Amino acid sequence: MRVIGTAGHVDHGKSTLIAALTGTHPDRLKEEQEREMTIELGFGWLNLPDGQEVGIVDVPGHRDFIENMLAGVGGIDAALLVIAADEGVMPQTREHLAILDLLQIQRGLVVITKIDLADDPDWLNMVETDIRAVLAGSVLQDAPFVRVSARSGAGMDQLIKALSALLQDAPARLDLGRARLPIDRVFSMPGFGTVVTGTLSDGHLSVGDEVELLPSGIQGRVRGLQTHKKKEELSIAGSRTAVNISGVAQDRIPRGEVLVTPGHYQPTRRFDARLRTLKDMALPLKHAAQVKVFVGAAETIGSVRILDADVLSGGDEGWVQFELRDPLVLVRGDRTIIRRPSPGETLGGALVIDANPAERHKRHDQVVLSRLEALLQGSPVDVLFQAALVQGPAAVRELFAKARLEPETAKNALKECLETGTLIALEESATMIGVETLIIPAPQWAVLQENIRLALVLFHKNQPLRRGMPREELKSRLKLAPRLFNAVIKYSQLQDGGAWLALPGHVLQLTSAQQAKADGLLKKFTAAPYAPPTVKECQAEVGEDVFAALLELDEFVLAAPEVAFRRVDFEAMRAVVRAKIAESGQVTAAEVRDLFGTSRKFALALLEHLDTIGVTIRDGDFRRLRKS
Ligand SMILES: Nc1nc2c(ncn2[C@@H]2O[C@H](COP(=O)(O)OP(=O)(O)OP(=O)(O)O)[C@@H](O)[C@H]2O)c(=O)[nH]1
Ligand SMILES: [Mg+2]
Repeated sequence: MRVIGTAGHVDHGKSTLIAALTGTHPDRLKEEQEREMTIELGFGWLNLPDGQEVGIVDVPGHRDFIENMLAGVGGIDAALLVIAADEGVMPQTREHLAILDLLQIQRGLVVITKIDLADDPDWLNMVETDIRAVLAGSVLQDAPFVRVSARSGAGMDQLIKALSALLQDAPARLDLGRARLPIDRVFSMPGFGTVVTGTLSDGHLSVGDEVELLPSGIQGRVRGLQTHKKKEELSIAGSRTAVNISGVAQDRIPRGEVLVTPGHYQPTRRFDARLRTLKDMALPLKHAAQVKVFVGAAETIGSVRILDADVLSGGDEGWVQFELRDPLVLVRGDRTIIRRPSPGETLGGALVIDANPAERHKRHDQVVLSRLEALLQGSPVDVLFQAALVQGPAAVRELFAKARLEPETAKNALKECLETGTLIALEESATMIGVETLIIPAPQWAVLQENIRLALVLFHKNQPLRRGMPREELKSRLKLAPRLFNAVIKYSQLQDGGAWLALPGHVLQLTSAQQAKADGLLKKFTAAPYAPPTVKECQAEVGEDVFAALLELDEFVLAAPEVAFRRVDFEAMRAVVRAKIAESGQVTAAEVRDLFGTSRKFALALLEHLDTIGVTIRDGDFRRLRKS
C-alpha cells in the first residue's frame, strides 16, 4: 500500500492529471469547480497494472492554500511534481519542491504536462533543462521525467510505468504496533456516525481497537475501517484509511487531531530540533521569532529559540527549541515545516530530535549542544534497532558487531529493545540470552509469521487430505538457513509433527463419503489382519489421496511399497516377533509366516520393515534382535 501526492504551481494541471489517472476528478467542492482551482485536499486511488494499490493526495497549488498543501504531503511515499509545459518552473513549483525536500520525500517523478499546448521539442527540451537546474541538490535531483497531456492522453502509459517502477522498491513502512493517523478530514455519515480519514503513518488499526484522539484525549473505538472505499478489518501502515469511530461526535474533533493507539504517544508543547532554513528565505530568522509549525495535518504557532546562534540566515542549520502555543503529537524523527505567519513564507524544516525535553534549555550551552549532537546520531536503542533492521535475523554477536556500540551499552540497549518488543529473541527465557541467541526485529518477525501463515493456509486449502506441509517445503519457501528456520518454527505456535507443520487447530478430516470408504477398507483389514489387501487394492478401493491420508493419520504402516498393515496389527506383530526371538534367540521368515498364518510375501515385508526401523537385524536366513 502506497500513497503518492501531487505538487506544483497553481493551474499546472495536477487535478486534471489525477482525474485522467483515476477517472474521478479530485476537486469536489462547488467553489473549487467554479473557480477551477483546488482549495482543500483531494483524494483518490489507483490500481497499477503490476497489482500495487496506490492512494493519491491531490494538493492545491495556489499560494494562498499552501497550508492545506502541507496537511497533505506529510504522509506520502512519493511525489508527482507537476509542471505545465507551456509555463515551466513557477514560484510554487519551487516552493513545493522545497517542501518536499525539507520533508525528505525521497521518491518522485517530474511530470511535464499539457504537452498538447507546447509540442515544439526544442521548447520542451529547454523547459526540461530549466527544471533539472532547479532540482539540483534536492531530493528530486535524479527523479525521472515524463511528458504527458492529461487532455489528449499522450504519455499516460509511460507515466503509469514510471510510477510502478518508482514505487516497486519503496521500503515498507515500519510497523511497531503504535498506530498514528494524522486526521486530515472529519465527517459524519448518516447511520454510521463520525468518520476521520488520514494516512496511517505508523502501526496498524483493526476493527474493535480502542483508540484515542490527541491532543484532546477523547477516547473511542474503531467501529469500521475503509481503505479506498473498501471495507477492511485491518488497515496497515502507509495506507489511506477512513476510520468510523464510535462514541465521538464529529463536532468534538478539532482539525489537526491525531488518532493513536492509547498509551504510546504524548502531546508536547516543547521540542528540540535540528532546523534547516531555505536558501531563498527573505529575512534571517531571529532567536525567539514567532513561527507557524506544521506536522502531519496539524499546525500551531510557537517561538523558536535558537540554541547555538542569534540568527539563522538562508541555508543555515542550527539547534533549536520550540515552545508551542498548542500541543502537537510528535515523535523523534518527525519532520516539521516552519513558516513565517505574516507575510506568509516557508522558512525551513525542523527534524524532531527530542519530542519531550524535560526543560527549557540554556542557550549557547556546550553540554546541551553536545547532547543534542549525540541524539542526532541516535540513542543506543535506535542504533541497535536500525542495525538489526539492516542486518535481518542474526545472532546477538553479529548484531552487536553491526551496531558498533560499547559492549555494556549494547547489552542495555538490547534489553530495552526486548522489553519494548521492537526486537524479539528466539530463546526460552530472558536469562538464557547469550551471544548466539537469534534476534529478529519485530517488523520482520511479523512479516515472517504472515508468510508462514499464508503458506500454510494455502497448503491446507489445496491439500485437505494432508496433516500438514512438509517441513522441507516450508523451509525452502521461506528461504531461511536451517538454524534460523528451526528456531522460527519453534516460536511460531504451529503444530509441529516433525516432518510436517500445520496451523494450530488444523485437522485432517475425511468427508463422510471418504470416511465410509475408509471404514469399508478397515473392515477388510480386520478380516485378514496379517494377509490384508495390497497397497494397489487399497488405493483402488478408497482412492490414492484418501489412502495417503490414512497413512498420514497413522492408521496404516507401509511395510513395503506394496504391503501395508494396520498400525494396531503391526504393533501386535512386532511384539510377537520380539517375544519369539527373545525366547529362541532368532527367527526365520518361514517361522514368522507360520506364526501369523500368512504368506511369505507378508512375512518378508514385516521383517524387512522391522530391520529398517531398527527392531531386528538380519543374519543370513535369521533375524535377531538389534542390540540398542
Ligand atoms: N490543454 C491542456 N489543458 C490542461 C491539461 N491539464 C490540465 N489542463 C487545464 O489546465 C487548467 C488547470 O488544471 P487543474 O488540473 O485544475 O490544475 P491544478 O494544478 O490542479 O490547479 P490547482 O489545484 O488550483 O493548483 C484546467 O483548465 C485544465 O483543463 C492538459 O494536459 N492539456
Ligand atoms: Mg488542482
